[in-house]
Parts: sequence; C-alpha cells; structure tokens
Amino acid sequence: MSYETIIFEHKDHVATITINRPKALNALNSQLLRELSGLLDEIAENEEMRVVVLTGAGEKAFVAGADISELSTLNPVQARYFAKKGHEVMNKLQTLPVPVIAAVNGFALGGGLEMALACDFIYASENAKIGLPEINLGIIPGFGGTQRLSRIVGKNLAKEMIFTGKMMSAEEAENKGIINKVFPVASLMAEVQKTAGVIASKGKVSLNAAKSTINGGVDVDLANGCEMEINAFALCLASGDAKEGTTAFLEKRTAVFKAGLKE
Ligand code: CO8
Repeated sequence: MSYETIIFEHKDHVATITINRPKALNALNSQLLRELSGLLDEIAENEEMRVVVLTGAGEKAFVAGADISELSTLNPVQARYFAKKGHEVMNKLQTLPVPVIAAVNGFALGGGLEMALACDFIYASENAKIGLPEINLGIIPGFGGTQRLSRIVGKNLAKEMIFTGKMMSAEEAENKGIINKVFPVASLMAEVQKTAGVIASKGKVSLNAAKSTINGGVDVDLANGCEMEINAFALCLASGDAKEGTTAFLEKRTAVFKAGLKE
C-alpha cells in the first residue's frame, strides 16, 4: 500500500513511521489518520515487525496537533467523527502487539502530544517542546490527552498543562516523567534506533505479553493486575521463545528469538 502523508520503512524487525506533512508541521488531518490507521493494521498482522518508531518529518516538529484548518470547518457531528477516528488511531498505537517508541523531534502539541502519549515511551531531542494548547483555540484535547496525560503525571499537573495551554521544554518534561530521555538533536534518531534494535532482539511473545500486562494493569486494582501477569507469564513460558531463551541460557549462548504471535 502507498501513502501520501506518511513514510513507512522497515529494517531488521524495526518499523519506522514518519508523519510526513512538514509544511503544516505534520499536523494530523483526516487523510493522515486514515492512512496511519491502515498502516498500523498492516504492522499488527506482520510477524516480522517487533518494534515501531514513530517520528515527524523535517527538523521542526514531531506533530503540531490536529490540522486546525480542517478543524475549523467541522460541524459537531463531523467533529465527533474526527475525534473518534483520532481515538481509534491512538488506541491502535496503545494496543499494537509490539512496542512503539515516539521519537519527538521538535513540537509535539495538542494531537501530536496525544499521539506520543499513546506510544509506549517517548525519547526527544533537546529542542522539543510539548504541550496541550487546545484551550487557546477554545477547545479541549480530543485525542485522549485529558485521559492519558493525567494517568502519567497525575491529574493536577495535567490540569495545569491543559488549563494554561503552556508549552514545556524537553528537559522539564523529562523531569516530570513524560519523556524518558532527551538527546542532542543530531543523535536522537540514532539513539532511538539503538534502543529499538535492543527491543527487536527480544521475543515477540514476551514483548507483547509485557506491553499488554503493563497497560492492562494500570486500569485495574493490584490484585487483578497481578492475576493478568500470572496468566501472561504462563502463556510466555509455553511459547517457543521461552524454550529458546531458557535453552540458550543453559547452553551459554545468545538466544535467537523467532516465534511469532500466530505460532
Ligand atoms: N494545523 C494546521 N497547520 C499548522 C498547525 C496545525 N496544528 N501547526 C502549524 N501549522 C502550519 C502553520 O499554519 C504554518 O503554515 P503556513 O506556512 O502555510 O502559514 C506552518 O505550519 C508553519 O507554522 P508557523 O508559521 O506557525 O511556525 P512557527 O514556528 O511560527 O510556530 C508553532 C510553530 C508554535 C507550533 C505554531 O505553528 C502553532 O502554534 N501551531 C498550532 C499548535 C496547536 O495549537 N496545536 C493544537 C491543535 S488542536 C488539536 O491538536 C486538537 C486535537 C484533538 C482534535 C479533536 C478533533 C475534533
């Protein structure tokens, strides 16, 4: 499948998706959401993919939000549809069977930050700026920001960010635990790819089990979360990857994980 608004590359089990509307600072319009949604479905079905890197084209922005020119034309019914489509894409990122790293290379604002928050973790360049400035447009975050940000930083900081619409530097966002690591602009992508390579060398069954158990556990009480872990652990141990991992350890060699989710 070919795409106009995104670039898709893959190498050594690492899929890299680049949001590609640099003239509009990679703002998310409905065509982009449609194309990204289809690509995520393809990646979910592709046993070769073990990790996804999501970034923005150009040097200025990851994604500067939903496309404001498109937003300004929507009636309430269309706005609900657009918000729902955005949520569908963010949910696909969150529930994709492989980890997703957001490589935030500049502005991640509004829907752009919401997209990064739906990924498993964020690495950013020193010049990155994040924020939920929707309040300045007379609206609120509509792609999950009110929900995901407060689950990461707590509701009071989320409220301050959403009520003021102020941008935050990469350094501050790292200190607040929103961004995992900050790198010089020139080394961000190499560092992201290095971590992606480490993750891609692990087993797909256990990566999937770890991601879904951590995500699922956040929304339930500790006892139910632990129950999820027990069941996911048992499933992993029955997999070809666990057989390879434990055998490799005992044979004093590096494990080569090959199992897929459809085995
Ligand atoms: N949408 C459309 N175009 C954009 C957007 C955007 N979000 N952001 C930037 N652009 C365009 C600009 O219009 C400009 O286009 P042109 O060259 O044709 O005039 C080009 O990108 C470059 O931008 P600037 O000239 O403004 O660049 P600056 O360096 O001066 O400023 C900023 C960079 C600070 C990032 C500035 O562009 C900005 O404030 N952008 C808007 C940020 C924003 O408010 N984002 C939130 C959008 S709303 C949202 O995300 C809601 C999500 C939920 C939707 C729910 C659906 C109903």
